[in-house]
Amino acid sequence: MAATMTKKDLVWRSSELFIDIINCRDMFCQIRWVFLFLLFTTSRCWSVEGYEREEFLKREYSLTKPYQGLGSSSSSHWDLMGTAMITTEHVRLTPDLQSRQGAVWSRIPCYLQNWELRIHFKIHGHGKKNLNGDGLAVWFTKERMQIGPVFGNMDLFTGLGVFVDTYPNDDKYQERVFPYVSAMVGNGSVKYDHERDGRPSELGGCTAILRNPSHDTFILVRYLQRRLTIMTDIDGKQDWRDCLDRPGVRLPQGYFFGASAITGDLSDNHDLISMKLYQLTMPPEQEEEEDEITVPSVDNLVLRSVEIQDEGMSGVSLFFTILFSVLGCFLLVVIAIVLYGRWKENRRKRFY
Ligand SMILES: [Ca+2]
Repeated sequence: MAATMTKKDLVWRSSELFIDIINCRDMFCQIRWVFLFLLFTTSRCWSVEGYEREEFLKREYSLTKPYQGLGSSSSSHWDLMGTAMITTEHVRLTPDLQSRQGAVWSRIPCYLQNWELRIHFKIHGHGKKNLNGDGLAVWFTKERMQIGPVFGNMDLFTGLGVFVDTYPNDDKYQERVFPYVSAMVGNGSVKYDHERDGRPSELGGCTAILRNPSHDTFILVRYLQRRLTIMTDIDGKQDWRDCLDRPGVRLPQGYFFGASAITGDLSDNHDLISMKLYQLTMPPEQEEEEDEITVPSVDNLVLRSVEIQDEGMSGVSLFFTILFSVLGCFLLVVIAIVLYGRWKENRRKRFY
């Protein structure tokens, strides 16, 4: 993944290449420079994409090797909780053992308006496909350090949750292939429905075959001008694939980044290698004036717990069920009357 250049870099590099082309003596050299120049300018169009990502990550919101002083020192920017433990290679949120919960939480509230979070992680274990669980989640929430049932974090959270769900709890929906990446925005009153893998409250998502990889796996969460974008890079091709894109997502500032994982009867190692946060900036003319957001919300979506009723009988099937029940009862009564009549007849014959 190439880092995006700043505008200043691009101008400088363009002028440098132009001088090189002029100074070239032979034709072959000039053709080579023209080719490079074209490649460079087209990649510029691709990389700027209407916004800029600052080249340097925001250290205070990022979690990177060698994780020095993580959790323990007062200068650390992150806290550990539950089963989370640090090695030289990763922060292991849970080991491949039953009933574990672990998390890391940023200590510093984030007041950036537009940002991009890149999560480098690894989910692996001994269990066969669909005999592993339960997954990990990445958070941007008002609350922090609350152990709970939603991938190791509290339910009824306020903010954004991005889930990497590795176990299909709701086996009625077999068209959905797991692991499944999805996102949800909560306002403190929306329950995550674990039994339905969060379907009632999800904003969208995608299948992501990312367990037991031989290569690095990444998820990108971008929040830009109230647009939430999630991409995955899980094939080892260093290429971002679209997963979710939702405009009109309103997240307040001052929330905390975190990551958590949980195992139940089934388990996996949930390893976090890094979380890198970049600030995104828009050109001043495109910068939108934003009213202060105090409660998370999503345009055209009511954030509340939704009870999905089991698919009961429709009106037509209910009508026929009652009809056939009544007919069945009627038939039984008729048979009983006929049999009783015959029994009475036989009895009468025996007396005479
Ligand atoms: Ca699940």
